[in-house]
Amino acid sequence: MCGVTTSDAPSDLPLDLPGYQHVYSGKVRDLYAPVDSQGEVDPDRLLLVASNRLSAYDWMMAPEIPDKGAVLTRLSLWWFDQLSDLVPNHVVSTDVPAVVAGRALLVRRLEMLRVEAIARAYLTGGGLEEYRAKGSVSGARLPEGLVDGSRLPEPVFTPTTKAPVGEHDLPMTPAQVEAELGVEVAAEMSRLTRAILVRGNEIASQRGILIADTKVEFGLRPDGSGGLVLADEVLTPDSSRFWPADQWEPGHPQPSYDKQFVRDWLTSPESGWDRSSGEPPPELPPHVVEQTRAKYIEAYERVTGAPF
Ligand code: Q0N
Repeated sequence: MCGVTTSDAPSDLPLDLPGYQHVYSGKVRDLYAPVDSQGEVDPDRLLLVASNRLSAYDWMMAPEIPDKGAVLTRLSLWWFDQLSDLVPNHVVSTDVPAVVAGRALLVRRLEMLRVEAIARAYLTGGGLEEYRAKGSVSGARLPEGLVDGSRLPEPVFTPTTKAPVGEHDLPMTPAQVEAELGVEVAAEMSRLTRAILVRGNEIASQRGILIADTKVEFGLRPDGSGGLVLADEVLTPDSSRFWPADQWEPGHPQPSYDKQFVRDWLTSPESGWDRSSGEPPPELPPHVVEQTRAKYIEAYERVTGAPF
């Protein structure tokens, strides 16, 4: 087991949202279903709520990061718009209950595809491990001599299974994805995921941010109309590795745009925490919370060019 844990479980969940019932909580986002005055669930809609929760080294941090959910929701909305000529998305409206205003979206309820759609533009993490072992990633042969942080000749689709919360996703072979989705949908998922990452990097790299890799989720309309629909969030620091372009230096792990202050503090003598102890990490001090909040806002403002 490798569950995400804190010493104190969030006591604010599920939220009491009149007109909605809680259906699911992920690591950082929660889903609610609209219910009408007779208690009937709306079969076509969901409320997707982004929390201020942050995980690092597989632990949930305390305290939360103020405004993180709102920043990432606005960033996703901006990207959905930038990507709308490539792929339709699940967003219906930002008209949501006041207590979650700014960090929740009313979305179209889809039949979700049971594959985590990942594309990599730079080599790191699980992709790097697979390359070191086999010289290839998800069946794609790669040039020799690549190192941690190398830019790939072109983005590679590296899908994984969707593991339950607390478990890690596992790589899927192209044959496994085709068996799950069919050959046509599998090819479309690969094409769209890579196109999203290419578009993301065309935009972000002009503004000092590299997007090393990204994870997206797709669904299909329950009535069978249309093709793949982009769901969940898109091209946020939670779903993607953002790297500061001016610090990019292949050959070692790259600093993370958003989580570097948290990681640096947790592994510094100042925190008193031993990552290998199995003990939960200590509470983040106010200066680390504030620096991290500032990085999320900076990412939003750099990428979009607009003030948060
Ligand atoms: C859905 N997930 C996994 C919450 C989201 N539009 C949709 N329609 C039906 N189901 C889903 C969506 C969306 N989005 C997506 N579960 C249900 C993604 N999670 C991850 C954790 O937080």
